[in-house]
Amino acid sequence: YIKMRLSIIRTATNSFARGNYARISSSDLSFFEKAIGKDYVKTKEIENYTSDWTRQMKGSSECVLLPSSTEETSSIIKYCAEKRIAVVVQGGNTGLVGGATPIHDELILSTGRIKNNFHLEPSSGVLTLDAGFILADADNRLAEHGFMMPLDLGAKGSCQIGGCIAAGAGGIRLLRYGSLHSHLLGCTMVDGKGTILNLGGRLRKDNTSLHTAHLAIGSEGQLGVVTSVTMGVVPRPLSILSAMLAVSSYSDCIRILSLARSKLGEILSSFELIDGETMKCVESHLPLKNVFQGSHDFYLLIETHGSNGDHDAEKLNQFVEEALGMELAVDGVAANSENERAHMWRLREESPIAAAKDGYIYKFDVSLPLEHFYRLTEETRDKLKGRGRVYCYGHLGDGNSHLNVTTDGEDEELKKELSPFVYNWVVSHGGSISAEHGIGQLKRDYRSLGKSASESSLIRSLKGVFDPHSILCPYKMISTQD
Ligand code: 2HG
Ligand code: ZN
Repeated sequence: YIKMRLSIIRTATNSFARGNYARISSSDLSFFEKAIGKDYVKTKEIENYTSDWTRQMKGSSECVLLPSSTEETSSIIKYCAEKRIAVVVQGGNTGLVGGATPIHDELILSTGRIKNNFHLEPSSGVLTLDAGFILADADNRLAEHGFMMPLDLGAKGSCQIGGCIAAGAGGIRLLRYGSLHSHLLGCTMVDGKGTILNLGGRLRKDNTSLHTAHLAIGSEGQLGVVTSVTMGVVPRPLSILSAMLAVSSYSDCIRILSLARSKLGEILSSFELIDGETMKCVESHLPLKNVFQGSHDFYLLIETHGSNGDHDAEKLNQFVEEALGMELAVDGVAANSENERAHMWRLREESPIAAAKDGYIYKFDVSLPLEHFYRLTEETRDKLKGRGRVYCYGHLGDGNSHLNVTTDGEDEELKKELSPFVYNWVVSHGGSISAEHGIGQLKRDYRSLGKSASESSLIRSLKGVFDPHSILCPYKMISTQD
């Protein structure tokens, strides 16, 4: 659960011209010190905030502000709006597209200290918590009451719940519990004028208005700062089981997915894919061993969440036997202990680390209809003709591929070709250029791909309503600078 420091090299450019924003002066700093306390206005040793967690996406900033409440956040933003000071909002800084990294000299507003209120209503399973709570900490608190956070991701030890909402995080159990849209009931957001907006509420059902709280999901800090979240949480499963299958063709992986849906039904919680190249990469760069003898073209990691261990084990074993009996899988193993289960998950969750160790890396996070999911990997391999190594892993059950390409050194030609090729391919096959990582600065140049002009214009209008001076997170997903 520790945030990992990798040497991922990003393909983002820092070539966006600085907007017409004010520069921070000493009287601004005095205002901030008065508003939130001297200790929480940082001007030195702020590299942890000005770079993303990989330390490859770097920006600069004069200062980091750490408010501890919605009210303090509001007073900062109100002041910045009046003075036209640009602000970038940052949670746990675990994003993968540079959305929380400043570009020129934006002030950094970190939500890490906004973590005073945590209130669970056990009868309804509705939780209200401040934005700065770390996902794993919130989950551990819920465990004491038999509940669980419905979302789970590799960065859980560092990412904050407000950031998860703003990033529209997906993760490894979306297949079972649904996206954040299924859970978020309400939130408090401070808009770009400093107004405190109380959106939605604590009710599971409320059809009295537009579902405005949902605008916060995936908004990347561009509409406001999420300071408090109200969401439905789920009963903690009494039994969690995992199994892996080795498979020799992609079409068999899809047949196995259908089999899993019908045989495991409501207990199916994860259906993850690791392709053969990725597994070889994991084995060669990390001290981890494949759970199968020999190598295969595809591996599936399947997890169940249920309430009766014997029942679930019987179902899972039957499913594995059936996949083998129908010759859809060539080998299969179920984890027999917590250690074995953890080992299976390390193979999948550390795939990005292995790929990053493989060389200069080009990362993609795309959604595709299942019939095209793996063709993108194959066609990227064909296109590169050995100029790079292509890895695919991801959340197959959600149609979310993490395509990663690595080369020995930086390849300018490839850099120019690769993103347009992948993104155009994805959009022309009915996919999305960002499944769960967002747009941030990494995908900014491609953000209108697949979007209608009318949708883009609506989004700009909304930005104008929430943030009329465009001070929040400039140069990114919804940019008014160009
Ligand atoms: C995952 O599913 C994360 O492991 C990261 O979304 C994916 O970095 C990646 O390629
Ligand atoms: Zn992922």
